[in-house]
Amino acid sequence: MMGDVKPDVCVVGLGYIGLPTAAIIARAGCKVLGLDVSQDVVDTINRGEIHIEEVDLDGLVHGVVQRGLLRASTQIEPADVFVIAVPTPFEKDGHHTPDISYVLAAATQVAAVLKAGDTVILESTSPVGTTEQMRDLMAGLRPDLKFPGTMRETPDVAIAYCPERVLPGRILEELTNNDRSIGGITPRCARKALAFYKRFVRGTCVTTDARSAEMTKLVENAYRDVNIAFANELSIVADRMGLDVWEVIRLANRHPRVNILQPGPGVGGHCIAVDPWFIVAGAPDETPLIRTARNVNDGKMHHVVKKAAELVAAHPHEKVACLGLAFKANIDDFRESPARYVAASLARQFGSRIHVVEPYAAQLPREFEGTGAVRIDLDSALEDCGVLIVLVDHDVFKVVPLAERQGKVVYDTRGIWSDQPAMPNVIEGLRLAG
Ligand code: SAJ
Repeated sequence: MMGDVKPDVCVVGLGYIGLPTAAIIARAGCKVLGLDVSQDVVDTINRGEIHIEEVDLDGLVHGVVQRGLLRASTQIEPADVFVIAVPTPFEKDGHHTPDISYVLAAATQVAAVLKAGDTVILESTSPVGTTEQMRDLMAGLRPDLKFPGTMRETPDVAIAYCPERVLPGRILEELTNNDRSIGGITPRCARKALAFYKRFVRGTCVTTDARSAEMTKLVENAYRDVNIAFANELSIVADRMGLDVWEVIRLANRHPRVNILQPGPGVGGHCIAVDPWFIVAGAPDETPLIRTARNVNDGKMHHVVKKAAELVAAHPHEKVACLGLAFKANIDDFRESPARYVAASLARQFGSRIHVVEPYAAQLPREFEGTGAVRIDLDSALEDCGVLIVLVDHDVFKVVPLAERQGKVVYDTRGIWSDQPAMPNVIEGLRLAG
């Protein structure tokens, strides 16, 4: 696609979801314009390079840029389909209130170039009602066009909500193969959006209304959060009772209708720790369980800090290795990471005794500056450190043989070393209980 060729599709926001989505649509043969507020991001993509880490994404982006199917810009242009994939963070009010200002800003940009026959699709995780709000905003900006759900006449444009549900590390595969919920403001809008997704999604696309699709996305992540909270609460109970929580879960999961998730140092990332609050914000008096699950998972992080600090204090002559900073296994994403929080808290308390092992990070995050904590590799940690605190279940940690851990004091918050011998007289339950 040369610079002056009209794009078929415009993807607004080129982050973890927007860029892979733009690339996959381009691979299907559409001419795609990717829009981002950052000139750096735009320049990187136009060179055929990428600014985020995701399996196989570099080759895909390079290919579609070279073939002229994907181009990035900071300026919106007319297109037939607009896909909005911008962040929806919290307001800075400290009350977990959803901030949809980026969505509304994107809709404002889209409204400026919208024409009859276009389809606008919101993909960002959003509170229920956001798609209608977006429609109202655009309708106000473009009184010359007929918008769906506001009048009896056939509308000029279609508007839908279609959340993604991809897992970081498997984004390209899941973008193509996962089923999708396609929620139209009206059934006609859903059908138009469905025709678009059919071009590049192999999974089943199920149509519904926009509000149900918005809620579905939030519910999926809240469901997982509640279930992880159960596992995390169980780990603290097991700890108190001197039981091995991993053993209890393994045994309970042999029941044909029980499937307990894994405890850990808390829940991280930009989705599961955030989205449940969007449901709470929409129905504050009806969500005691969802709210409590969030608090249990955040509380687990503080529990781990406390236990780890007790352990480090009880072994004043040992060097301590914190294994992992990422928010989950085998990725280089440190956003909202409980492991990072725990390691940084220990660094602030114990300074140069703390050694951090994170093969996915080039350097320690900023909050470690001035603490005295250092970054070392796994081999050095296994040689030099007498205390090992497992915070992330990276594969490279899982395969450390028992012989290299023997005799060390271990706090395994992820349950990756079930063969680790108990340390007598350390702190009760600390060997295995998360
Ligand atoms: N975790 C546990 N125990 C478990 C499973 C996860 O402690 O048994 C922790 C992880 O270590 C991590 C956090 O939960 O800190 C979240 O990890 P995750 O792998 O469960 O999910 P995410 O945040 O990478 O991606 C989720 C996915 N949602 C669901 O599985 C319902 C993904 O499909 C969504 O697309 C994504 O959120 C999103 O973008 O919303």
